[in-house]
Amino acid sequence: MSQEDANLEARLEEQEAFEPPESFVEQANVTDPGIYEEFEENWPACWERAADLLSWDEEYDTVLEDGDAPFYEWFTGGELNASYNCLDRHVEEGRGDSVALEWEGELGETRTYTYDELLDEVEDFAATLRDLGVEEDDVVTLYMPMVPELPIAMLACARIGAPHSVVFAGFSADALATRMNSADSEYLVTCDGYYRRGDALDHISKTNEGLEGVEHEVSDVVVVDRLGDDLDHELADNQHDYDELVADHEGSTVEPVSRDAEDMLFLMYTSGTTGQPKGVKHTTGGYLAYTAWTSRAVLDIEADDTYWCSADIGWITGHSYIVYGPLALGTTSVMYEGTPDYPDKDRLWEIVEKNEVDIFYTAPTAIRAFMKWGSEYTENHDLSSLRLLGTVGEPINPRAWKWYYKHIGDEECPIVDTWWQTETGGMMITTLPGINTMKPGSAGPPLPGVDARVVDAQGEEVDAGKAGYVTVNNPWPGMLRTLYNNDERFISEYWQEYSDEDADEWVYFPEDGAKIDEDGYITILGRVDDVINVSGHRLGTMEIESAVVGVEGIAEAAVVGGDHEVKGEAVYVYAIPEDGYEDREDELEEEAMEAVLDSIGPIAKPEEIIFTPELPKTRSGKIMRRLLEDIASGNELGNTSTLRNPEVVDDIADQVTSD
Ligand code: 6R9
Repeated sequence: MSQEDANLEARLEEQEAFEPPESFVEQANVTDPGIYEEFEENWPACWERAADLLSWDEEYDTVLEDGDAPFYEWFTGGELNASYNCLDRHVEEGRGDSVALEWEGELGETRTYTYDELLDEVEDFAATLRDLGVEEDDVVTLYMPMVPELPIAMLACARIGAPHSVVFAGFSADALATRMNSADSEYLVTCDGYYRRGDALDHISKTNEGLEGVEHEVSDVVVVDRLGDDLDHELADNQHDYDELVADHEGSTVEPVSRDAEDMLFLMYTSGTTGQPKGVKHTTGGYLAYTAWTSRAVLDIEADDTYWCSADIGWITGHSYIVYGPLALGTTSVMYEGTPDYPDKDRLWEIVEKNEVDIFYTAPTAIRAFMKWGSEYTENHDLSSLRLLGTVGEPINPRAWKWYYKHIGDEECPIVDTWWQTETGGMMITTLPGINTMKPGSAGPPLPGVDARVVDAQGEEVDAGKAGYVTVNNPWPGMLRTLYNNDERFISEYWQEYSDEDADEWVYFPEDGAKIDEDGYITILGRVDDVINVSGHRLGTMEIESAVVGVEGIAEAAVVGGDHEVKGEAVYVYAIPEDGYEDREDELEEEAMEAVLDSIGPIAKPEEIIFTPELPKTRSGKIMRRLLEDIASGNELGNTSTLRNPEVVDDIADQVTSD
């Protein structure tokens, strides 16, 4: 490192607040600090600003209907179609030749779709789905990797009013079956396979295995051929080749179906406290308005930008900020199929340079990996097209924030650290990049119109600097409407904790811990339920535990998240072998790994499985997860005197450190 670099690092190290660069502010979409007050004074009418970004077939009568809270409704009486808003209207405005989707395949091939072309593809596939018998309100499951046919299928579903349920391609066969069963989904779009670091991965066998676990009849399965000759496979009677079907429908015109603002746009399953994943329901009007609004205000997206979110569409971030928000604004959305280190560790920067990306949105876990790889991978690329950077998915540590700011943004791009959830539909807590000072490590204030607070167990706001829990004390358009077919769980998961039902005061509880500072900036500390966050992906410890205890020879297990340098958190399993299995730990370990991969997928792969004759328990018999987390993270262990069996702690800790 040169002296100059060293000085720069030292200066950055100490700096705790950063002002948005002048050059950015001059052109930003939102620059008037008065917006916070304006939204507060005009709430909920302020949300018309979001609805105004869309084209409505029928104007709405009411912005917010709160008569049956917390089953809130937004823009009631309004009608619209999401695919029309993401495609047709841009074409009608004469922007059909602008690029909608720029797809980068892992092996270096690219596919570019203008708005005209994307609309054609979507209409052809919408006609195909209809022909197969898909009707309005039928849930179509999309179990697909990052191929262009995924956003095409989502928009085709939206066009005919069939909600989609995207299942992340990295999830297991079991996970597919659980989700199709829960949503009674009779149609599936999948893929023969995909490439990872140059290898062809078989996806269709996993799909078929999953289909065996579906309890109802599946009418049709459409299979995208991504691998060509790299994978031989046969299609069953109800399985069709995507290209062949679509070829029969080429040039179709499919009128977008007018959907009620409150009609379901999609379902997205996410992990919760219990073993069963939750089907989060998002609607057409509120969700689309909210993602368009936040894309404009926070990501500063404009129609002529090239914008890239490196998430996978299988998660909410990809839904909201690769597909719906950016396309509603008519921008160019980049989509990358593969991994950041293939063929080399500068792949992402090569894509930024080549496409002259203006705005880049990624996860802290990726940034920590780039940091570890070193800045030489960024230095030989021209990243000067970048104007704004964003992060999402987990807390970002100030060191990673500063690395991102300096090495990717060249100290000229604001960073938005955006806190939100599958359930919130879009961003909730973040700075507005044209207005607010940035404080590395702190997401920022709640967005205008969002009443997020940090409270204690009684719901009282905590003093600056004290830890508490995040709550959201008024509704917002992008919020989930319920959990699919489970209104009861919707209430108990999100509203019970802090609401006063008798007074009809409803408070949303996202189950995150946080601190707030004197300026109202919120620092998210992480989940306070049994959910862990591995590389920005939400995993339920209970789901993993139930997979592990399903292994013959394992009596009991506890799964916790331990700190991990790159992944943020990693999965640690503590397991007790049954009598007679004590000397077969290697076998049990292998089977437990296998069980986790089978029931969830490779993202949940345990970092370590630790066998122990006992788990540390409180006197009332509760497993001390906090202690297990500390052991996994290598933290100093606090007071263990409340334990029924304090001696097991040293045994376990010895095992973890000696590995
Ligand atoms: C969008 C998304 C939600 C959970 C959330 C929180 C964590 C997300 C964050 C963040 C700190 C941020 N999270 N963004 N923590 N800073 N900027 O990630 O949705 O997969 O549902 O996860 O992720 O713990 O509760 P989802």
